[in-house]
Amino acid sequence: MQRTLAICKPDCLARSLAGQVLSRIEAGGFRIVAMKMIRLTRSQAGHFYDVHREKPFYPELLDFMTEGPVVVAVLEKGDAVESWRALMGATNPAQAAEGTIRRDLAESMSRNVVHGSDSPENARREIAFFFSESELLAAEK
Ligand code: IDP
Ligand code: MG
Repeated sequence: MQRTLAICKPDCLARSLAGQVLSRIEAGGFRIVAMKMIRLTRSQAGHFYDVHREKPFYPELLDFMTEGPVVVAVLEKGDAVESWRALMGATNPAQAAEGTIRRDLAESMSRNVVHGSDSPENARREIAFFFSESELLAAEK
């Protein structure tokens, strides 16, 4: 089993799409291991997206990610990282495959509804950024 981090971004909650996204996650065979709604500070968003610090869209990305609450979740599945990226679709919804969350629901390249870790190593880092060990234990039998 592998784990990945999913985020329902502020546009997702503002547009009342969180239920639909979570339905797709469950229908996709993922186990939701941990989940919570939080409001990111600019500092938290900045650290989370540190890899994009030099990109022209970085300030706009921090504005967006802090404009409202997000839902962060840890998803588990055999091939969780790749499988969640596949369900999300490409960053740019215009280029995302049919039936993906971003193709069906996203308004633009920046406001694209969901986040997913892009490698198992980043998944571990991102999960640890948002969830403590005891929060991750809550779903264990
Ligand atoms: P990803 O979310 O598909 O992994 P990344 O390249 O890691 O895509 O970019 C992180 C986030 O930054 C994207 O999901 C999107 O919200 C935003 N973003 C990426 N590229 C652009 C861009 O060219 N213009 C505006 N926003 C962008
Ligand atoms: Mg990324």
